[in-house]
Amino acid sequence: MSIDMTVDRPVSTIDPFSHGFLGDPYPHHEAMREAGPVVWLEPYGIWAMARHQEVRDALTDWETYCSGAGVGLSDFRKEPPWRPPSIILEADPPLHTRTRAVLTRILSPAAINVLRETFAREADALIDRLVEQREFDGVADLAEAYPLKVFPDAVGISEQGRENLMPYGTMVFNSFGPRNDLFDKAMANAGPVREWIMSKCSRAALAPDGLGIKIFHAVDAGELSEDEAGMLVRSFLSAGIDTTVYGLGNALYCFASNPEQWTVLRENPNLVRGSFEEVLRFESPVQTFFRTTTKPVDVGGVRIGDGEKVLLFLAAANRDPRRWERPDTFDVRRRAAGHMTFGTGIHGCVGQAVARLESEAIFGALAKRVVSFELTGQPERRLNNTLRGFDTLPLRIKAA
Ligand code: OVM
Repeated sequence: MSIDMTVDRPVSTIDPFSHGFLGDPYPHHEAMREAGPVVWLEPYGIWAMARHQEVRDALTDWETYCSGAGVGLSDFRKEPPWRPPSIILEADPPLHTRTRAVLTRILSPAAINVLRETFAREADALIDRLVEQREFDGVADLAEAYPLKVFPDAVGISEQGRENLMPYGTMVFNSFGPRNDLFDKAMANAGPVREWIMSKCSRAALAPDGLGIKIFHAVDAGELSEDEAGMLVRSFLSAGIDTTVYGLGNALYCFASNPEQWTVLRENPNLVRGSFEEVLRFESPVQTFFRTTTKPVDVGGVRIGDGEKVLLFLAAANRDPRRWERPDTFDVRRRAAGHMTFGTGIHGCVGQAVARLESEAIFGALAKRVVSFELTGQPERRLNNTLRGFDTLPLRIKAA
């Protein structure tokens, strides 16, 4: 990628939503980090930040870098959003403060820990089946199968129609990019998928003991309206599936392609938790989010105007050599805390305890039973405007 440095700001003509970029983003991340603290992306007329410090600072300064104009390329103040905006993701204080408080409580590590036994039992049962099978698709049979069982169960939605959950997430995460081919393909069956999702968001559709109905208990306590509670269930169903599916798939890929790291983990099961943070740093399932400026701001001597879109490369921050030693090495012993995959600041991932619980259950079960993974064919990528992960991961496992 060539970056023009002869002007008052680094300028690039790269399209970060092209197949070429999404298929192998890392050389482009490096070029953007080296170009400066902020780069102008000509094709979209947006700013980009790829260094750890600037990404972190922007995420922390919600008053300058707002979410209410959308956290994708589209500016909700200039064009109508494809769905009613999320009242937590695409909101600023004071609305965000109120909705966030409810989900922070429901998804707190202590509240989520009660799911540990169930998540572990389901993971053990699934891994037992896959060990028996020996060869399987790491995406369909594991990275998708597991979250699609335990997360909707935990939220408390019906078994019927769960095949709509992945397509909905695919719509949501592609919608943060431009209206390109990936967006159009994801939206092909949008009507029925959206209808199913919305039908699962009402009080009446939720089991009496799940995470979903707990949101409606906040209505009874006067914290939310009934409609707002439904919108927050929609947030669960938007953010809770594809993110963890891509994350578990990336973890399988990291261990299959770095077998010595799997050996280290097997010999030190206390590393299971930290190794997932390293997966999130090294192959971030969520690559980017946008913010929109609320006022002019100076970033390393470059002036960004008011109302401008800023693309934050979480995945590039995660490999910034200014922040990490040997950033392109997957090392399960590393202290990967401080990665930007969950974001940070007031919008930092509210569901991260659930994501970590899923990964600990799966990789805890695998560490007990699996000596090594082997790829039996070429993994294929599933391209998405926001997410990075796989379509298929043909795996063979060697049982302990
Ligand atoms: C939401 C939502 C959707 C996608 C992602 C997300 C990463 C939230 O609808 O609130 O957080």
